[in-house]
Amino acid sequence: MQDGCTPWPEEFAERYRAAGYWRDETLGELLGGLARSHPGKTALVAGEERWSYAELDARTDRMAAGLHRIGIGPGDRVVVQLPNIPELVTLMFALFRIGAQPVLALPAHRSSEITYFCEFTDAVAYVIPDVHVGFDYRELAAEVTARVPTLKHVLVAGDPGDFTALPLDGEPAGLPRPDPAGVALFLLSGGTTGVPKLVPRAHQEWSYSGRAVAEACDYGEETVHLVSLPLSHNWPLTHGLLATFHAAGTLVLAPGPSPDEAFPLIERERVTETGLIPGAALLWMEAAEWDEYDLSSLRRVTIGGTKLQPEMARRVEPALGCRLQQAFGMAEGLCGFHRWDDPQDVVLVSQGLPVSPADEVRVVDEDDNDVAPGEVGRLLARGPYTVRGYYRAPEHNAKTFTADGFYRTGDLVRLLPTGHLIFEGRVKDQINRGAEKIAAEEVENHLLAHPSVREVALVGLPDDVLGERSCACVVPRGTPPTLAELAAFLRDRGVAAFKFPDRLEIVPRLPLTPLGKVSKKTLAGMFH
Ligand code: J2J
Repeated sequence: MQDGCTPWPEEFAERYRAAGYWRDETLGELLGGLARSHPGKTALVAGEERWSYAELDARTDRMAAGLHRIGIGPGDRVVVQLPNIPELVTLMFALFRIGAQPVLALPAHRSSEITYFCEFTDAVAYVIPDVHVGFDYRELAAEVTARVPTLKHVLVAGDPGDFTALPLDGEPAGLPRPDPAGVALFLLSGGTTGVPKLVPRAHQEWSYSGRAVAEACDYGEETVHLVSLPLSHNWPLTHGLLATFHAAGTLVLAPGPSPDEAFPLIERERVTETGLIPGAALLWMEAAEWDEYDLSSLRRVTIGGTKLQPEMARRVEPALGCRLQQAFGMAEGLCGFHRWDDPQDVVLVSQGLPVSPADEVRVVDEDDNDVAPGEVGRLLARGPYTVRGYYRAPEHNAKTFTADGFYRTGDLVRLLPTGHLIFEGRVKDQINRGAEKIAAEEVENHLLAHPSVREVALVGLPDDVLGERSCACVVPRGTPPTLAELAAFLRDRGVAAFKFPDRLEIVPRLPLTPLGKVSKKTLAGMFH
């Protein structure tokens, strides 16, 4: 493990290797193996492209060599901000192959977030599309490169303008072999603090998370998985890309989750599996009533990222004509999925069962004592694919991980006797807006810079479609700001739009808890 990352203690690493969870294989080698065992099988369908495992592997090799040729090498960080296009897959595996490390940003991120990721990781390259959903990423790149001296390359999928075009090409001979125990990539944590946290995921443990999901979901070569959420999130990456590849199935990329984009692909590609957040599932269920597309290939839809209410869960199977599965998980590791033979009542009310037999979960009170079986408490997680620390964050790690290595998820859950987990809420200061996670403190810090904001608390309010939406409770300085002014202010500061408050409430003061902290519970109750 490199500097700034927390390794697993040797006794755990040995145990995970001995049990076969961790293999002596990099993610680049995983793809190489598939190209040998299933050369002609379709690996990836996206837009007009349809690549077999052999073709994806060859493209990956050439891109790896091209990246290496321009000086990107082992341990270099590359901030990747691509939508669901095939180049995202080739680029990730090309970087894995040469031991360079993608830092996966979302297309929605703007200069504030991207500059931070580049600076914090000393990134040498930044990869963008040319224009996506009406936004010119080359302008963003010009702004970021002017601020970050370590950035040597901006690579563009599409018209490069003043930058360098992807794909790069080269002769794939003599490339270095990365360490399977080393960091493969950095995922973004949902975050609870002023700045986003990065989760370092190692080749062997992250690869295992995908294999464990493939086993829990009984994926096989016949699996055709449609990803319509942004692929750079951990959930579509592990449940979509990694699990599907481990099973030598086919991954289909949709630009977005709307029925217009997804249904034609389901019909054309005979999609069998897909993951959806509850809000998108609602749209699918409505559209399926009158849409003509043939969705009969769907074997199962998986819903997660934010809580699926049991009343809605009940409607999924009849509306979409396939099985429902729920998914619960986090970029830090632990994830749970239902199994095919789980009883219906368990599938409706719980969010899944951890995927690995070696996952350790504890449900504790605020003093870290185990609660009685079946009671609600704080979820702690440890295991062969749950990280032991965030990147370059020793102080935060000391608070977020227990002395014996459990990750404090910040989630409130209770466990059924079967081990299935029911999500009951959060203790972390985070808003889950349609599965996009917002760290309240990060947005509050930006808003505090507004001249009309004296104090602010960002709280989550329940929402039928998104699960939660955000409400800024502002104690004004002078004339109170408007919601539109605050949005414009955040846009100017280069903050991603999903973090803009949905609602504004002007308050004379922020209510406090007996300990003198702002009581977000009281605020949420006031504006419910
Ligand atoms: C309620 N809250 C949920 C659910 C995640 C699989 C599935 C999801 C993610 C993910 C993931 C929830 N009901 N079904 O990485 O592998 C909330 C919890 C959790 C946080 C993590 C995966 N599923 N959540 O959503 O890193 O609060 O990962 O701690 O984006 O989402 O968010 P994230």
